[in-house]
Amino acid sequence: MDARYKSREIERRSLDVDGLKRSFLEWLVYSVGKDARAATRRDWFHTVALAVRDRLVDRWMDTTRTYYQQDAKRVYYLSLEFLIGRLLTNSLANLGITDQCRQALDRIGLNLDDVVEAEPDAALGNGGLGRLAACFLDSMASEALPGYGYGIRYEFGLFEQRFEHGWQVEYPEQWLQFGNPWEFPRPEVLYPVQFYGRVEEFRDSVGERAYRWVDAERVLAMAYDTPVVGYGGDTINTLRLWSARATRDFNFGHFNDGAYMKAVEQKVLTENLSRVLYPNDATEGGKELRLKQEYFFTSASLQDILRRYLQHHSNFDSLPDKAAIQLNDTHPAIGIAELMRLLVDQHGVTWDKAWDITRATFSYTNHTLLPEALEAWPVRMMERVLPRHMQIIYEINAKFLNRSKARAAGDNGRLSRLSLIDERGDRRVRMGNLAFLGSHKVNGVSALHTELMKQTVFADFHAEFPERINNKTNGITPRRWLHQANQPLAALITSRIGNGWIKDLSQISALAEKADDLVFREEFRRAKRKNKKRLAAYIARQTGVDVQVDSLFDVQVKRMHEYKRQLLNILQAIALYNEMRDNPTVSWVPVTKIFAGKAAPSYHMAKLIIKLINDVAKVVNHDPSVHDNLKIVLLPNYNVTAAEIIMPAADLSEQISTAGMEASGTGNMKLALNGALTIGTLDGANVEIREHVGDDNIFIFGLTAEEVNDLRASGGFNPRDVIASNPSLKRALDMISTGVFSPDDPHRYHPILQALTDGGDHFLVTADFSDYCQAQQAAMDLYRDQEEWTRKAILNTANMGWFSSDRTIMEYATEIWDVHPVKPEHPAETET
Ligand code: B1H
Repeated sequence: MDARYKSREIERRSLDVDGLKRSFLEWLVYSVGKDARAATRRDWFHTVALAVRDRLVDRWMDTTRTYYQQDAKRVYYLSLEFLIGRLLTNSLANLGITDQCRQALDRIGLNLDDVVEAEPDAALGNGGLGRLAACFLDSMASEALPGYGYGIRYEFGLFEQRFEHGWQVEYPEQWLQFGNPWEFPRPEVLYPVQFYGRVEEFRDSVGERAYRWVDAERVLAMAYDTPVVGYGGDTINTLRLWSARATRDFNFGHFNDGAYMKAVEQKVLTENLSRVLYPNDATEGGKELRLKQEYFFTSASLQDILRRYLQHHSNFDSLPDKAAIQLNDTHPAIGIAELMRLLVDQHGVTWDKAWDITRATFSYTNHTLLPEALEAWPVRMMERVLPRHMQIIYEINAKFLNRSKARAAGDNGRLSRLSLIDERGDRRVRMGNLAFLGSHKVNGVSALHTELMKQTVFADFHAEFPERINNKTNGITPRRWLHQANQPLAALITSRIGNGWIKDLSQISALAEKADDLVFREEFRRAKRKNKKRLAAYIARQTGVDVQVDSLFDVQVKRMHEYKRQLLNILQAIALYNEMRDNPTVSWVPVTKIFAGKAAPSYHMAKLIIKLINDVAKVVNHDPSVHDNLKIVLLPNYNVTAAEIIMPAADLSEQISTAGMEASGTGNMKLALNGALTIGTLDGANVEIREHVGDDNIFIFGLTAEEVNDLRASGGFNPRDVIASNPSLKRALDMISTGVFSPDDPHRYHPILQALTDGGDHFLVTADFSDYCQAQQAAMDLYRDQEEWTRKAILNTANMGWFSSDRTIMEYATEIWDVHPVKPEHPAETET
């Protein structure tokens, strides 16, 4: 080989400062096409990302080749959402070259932190469900599991949120506008996906009844691959996202008719399929385009999985030994019918065999019990869009209901609840029931949620299949959420217990004995203070509000939803504001209430609550009589990058959902790991956080899930009585209703007050108010004693090791997938 090429090749892999610097300068000129004087921050980001990408490609291919050569069992995580955030810091840290990169940039006169800031967030998700998928990708790669993510390459991620006069306004999010250096387009990896048309019956070669789907419209799914770097950089897995492409023949059909403009128009319409992420966290819209998105990426993924399997196998008998497919909620549940179709219609497998294979291959995670989030597609729509799948679903249903115990017992009520078809009103396909029936394992995402699944939505299925439901409590990746986001604390921890915790978070328990060490406490506080300063600067930049760094940072960051009860929080803030004004001579603990979160664009109540928080903030923040002891901020455009600044800086973590309604929560874990104390209800994973950090180190309040259930069932709950008997609540509500916070429109908040009174207060805000205020008081009292507070904060961090997504993913791997770590072989490295 030509020596110049050889040296360039080595340089591409070189991990030292000089090699990186030379790569940067070369990439800037030859790939970005700029010289150093003209380069913008964004040019430098692309330069650095491309040079870093060079350093992972060999190991990526080694990983893929090893899986192939060993014919390893793979797990496929099918998810309509991957909320990834930025990748540069993550790639550098997982490759272990952050310092080298910083120095290399230094020598060019650049600052790594500035370069990092130029990367847009990949916001291909709404909230917890999408972020969980991203944490799982990180954990699968870090645990050397052969794991693939499959999803959609949305051109527009979750909308950008701005506040105009305090109201949420949505803007398109254009993360791909300047190109995406992390992805590899694979124009040759292309699968056809069909819609509409009709089903034709015919006799196959042996005279059996068979079906084909004809006269359908065709769309192509094109792959884009993103490498997923595991910690240490040994395993580099693949996230494969599909993009819609119009077929050529489709266009030429019209072109030959002379209708060229129409053909191009049609192409744009077809490609709308992967244009935009639906922004309705936990609510289902019933939109045809959404169903098409679900089928589009599921079908392409299954075709790809079968193609990979067939490279080593000539029949499908061992598919379940080579592939585990995890359904991230019901969004890809149509995959059950699609795999049946592919096996039966396209590959000639018999129905019963195909059904056994399907069930042994799929498993399903349920993420919510909220009735409005349980997907149920109208039969009439399904018949039109996916006619063959509708038939297959009927067939699965008929066979199941015929054999079920309910039929044997003559229990028609149970039978109709087990049915895949909801026959009440317009007939609908219950995707949860389909996912349950077509899977060998079904899991919830926290202990409480899993119990409630058994008692509520899946009670009848649980009786039928008592072994199927299992729990997999969520987790978070310690790489992004501690090592990367909270460098002051990460460095402190490493200085005391070494860096083994990054890979094995259970080691962080060694910090518990440092909780009584005064020097360690002081350093822990110093790290927190540094993070709070950074957040204070961010708040000032984003909102113009100055907050006191030494105030109690009280944080509620998550999607805006009535069940998450941001309303309860802001009502308590109003009550506290009144107390401060009434008692100006008391020495108050200064409090900064920090909110952030997006509302679904069509969720009017959630948007009204945003406006209320902004209105209250305006009044409180400008009132000199509280002497800056209370500040309220609502940060715009909450996303992964904002979370990385907020989580490390929090003192108090608000996890205050109506008990029984938050399936797990994962922000609760990020905050506690970063040393925030939780104020929360016994809901979702809060229950398990309490068990781990200890009852003395968490502020639990409010009704339990059981009490909520009983109270609602009794019908005896009257919010008006509660309001009447609580003067501070009554005063807060009166202020809202008389326009104290909305003098320009005194009736603005009528719908909120209505929901809390005549509406019956479904989310039990009034019922939990007084207990919540007491817990808040206890938190403020404790905060005065900085030594005690810090001790408890340290115990939170120390006891959160179990909530690593590495633990979660290994539970999935052993108990659901039967997938094992595979260490990639790296021949290239021994060569040079
Ligand atoms: C969760 C969703 C969700 N549960 C529908 N369900 C969506 C449902 O666009 N849609 O149609 C989008 C999202 N998201 C969350 O999952 C739970 O509310 C959290 O409690 C949980 O921590 C998270 C991860 O399991």
